[in-house]
Amino acid sequence: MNAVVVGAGLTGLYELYRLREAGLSVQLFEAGGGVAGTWYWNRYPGCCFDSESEIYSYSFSDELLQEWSWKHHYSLQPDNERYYNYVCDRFDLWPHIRLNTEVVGADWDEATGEWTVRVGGGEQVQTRYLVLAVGILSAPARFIPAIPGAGETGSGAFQGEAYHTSNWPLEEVTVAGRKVAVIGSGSSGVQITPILAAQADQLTSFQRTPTYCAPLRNAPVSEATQQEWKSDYQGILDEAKANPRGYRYNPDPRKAMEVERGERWETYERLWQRPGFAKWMENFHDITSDPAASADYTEFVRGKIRERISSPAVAEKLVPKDHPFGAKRLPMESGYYEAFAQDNVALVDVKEDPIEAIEAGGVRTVSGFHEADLIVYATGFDSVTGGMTRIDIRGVGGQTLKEAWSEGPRGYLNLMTEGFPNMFTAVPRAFCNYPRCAELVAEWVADCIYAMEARGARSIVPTVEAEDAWQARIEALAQGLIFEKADSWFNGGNIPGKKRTFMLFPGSLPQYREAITEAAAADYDGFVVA
Ligand code: NA7
Repeated sequence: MNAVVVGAGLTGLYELYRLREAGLSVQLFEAGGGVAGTWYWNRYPGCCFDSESEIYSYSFSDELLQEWSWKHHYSLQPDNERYYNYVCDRFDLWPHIRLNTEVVGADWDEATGEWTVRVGGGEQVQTRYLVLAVGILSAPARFIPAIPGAGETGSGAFQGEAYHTSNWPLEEVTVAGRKVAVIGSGSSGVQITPILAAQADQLTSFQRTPTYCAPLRNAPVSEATQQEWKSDYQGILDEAKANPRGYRYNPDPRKAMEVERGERWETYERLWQRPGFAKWMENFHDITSDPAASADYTEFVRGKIRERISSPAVAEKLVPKDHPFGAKRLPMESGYYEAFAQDNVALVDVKEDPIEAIEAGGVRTVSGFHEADLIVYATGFDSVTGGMTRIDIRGVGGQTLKEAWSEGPRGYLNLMTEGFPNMFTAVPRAFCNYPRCAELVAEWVADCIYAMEARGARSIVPTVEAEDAWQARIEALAQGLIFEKADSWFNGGNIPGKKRTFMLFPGSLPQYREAITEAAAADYDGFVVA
């Protein structure tokens, strides 16, 4: 086998396509029962894109761009899952995909220059290259807090149904007439809450840290817009590829505080009315970097939250106070704040009233007991590293990836790690609209494999020096960024005991593209090719 790809999400499927097109023998293993990665696992009600659908499209095939029509501007999970299935049908990828097959480990054999990949059930596969395309927020690395009695259905103290949002069942979950507890209020909790609140008998939201949420303003795509996209799809995607963040938003070049207050707040208001991330990414360019501008816009957003909540006491609980706007990824919502005006919805601030235990019949907090038939853990992920370190990967000398990354993810270009030859950490990490980095990474990996095969190389691995220089570059770029002001999956601060370090490449998408392209063009500078 030339290559094993782990994960049938958007990176893994494209990787498979590229390697198969080059005539290599390639096998993709996927733990889930279907393809689509994130859009397979996160099938909870309300799950959708928060990037615009047209720029979430694969760009590699003009035919695909013409054939597929997104139904919503922020496409809904069932359609997203259909899209990746369509891609597998369209490009005949199925013969290379094994579903329900978890990769549990991989061992590097120095003598043969190959990986032995271990899959669940005891089977072993030899491969020259190992491509970990497991995603930055990998479902198997979902996080359930260590609250006594906590766990998914059947595994904790709770006698009812309990699901993590990224491990939502294929079967419909009954919500009507039930008492529901939602723990967590990041993007997933914010998306699922209003949908469940509309059906449940009672919904209690257990919130630890409120986040700044902004209206998504989703809508169906009209026929005219569909045609407009299709008349210049590559032009749209080229624009996103050239953009610092992989979107089609461009920041206002003016400094916020140099604009007179009336005009400044009118600008905020105009952006707030727009769909998607415009209120963040089309804003004044210094809105999160200049302290006065950050404080000003944060106050505007707090006001937008307050005006949607009728009870001032509830509003004060939902308004973030301990971090500025932009310090965490911005959850996009549809009716989240309005849900708290419903009689059947309650909010528990767990900083004020901590959860003591999950018990057979519900959630016990210090001040009382909250009965539940259904518990939803919207509690996030051991991001970036978790999806890879949970696999028992053993490189040169038997060193595990988990040990190598105990102080945070190490590697060169975020793509390969010293001590783990021929292993690609194909987990897109530019801080941008995900597919735009995913395609870039999949192409880089495929090109590297073709180059190594063409020269008859046995192995490629980065040098320690290249890794150190890359790490220093990441740390320098991350210095002073607003993300330091909150704990989140961006910096590992969401997982107790995880080393706090910026998990993504903090520069722009074009800077990342330039760095990885240059290293390849310079005959794989920074790598040892043997
Ligand atoms: P997030 O954004 O990591 O949110 C997880 C939420 O779970 C967040 O509100 C956490 O509160 C909460 N949490 C975590 N541990 C606990 C405990 N022990 N008690 C109560 N609440 C807890 O994950 P999502 O799935 O929502 O979103 C991930 C990404 O997916 C998102 O950024 C988009 O890119 C799509 P905290 O803030 O840590 O106090």
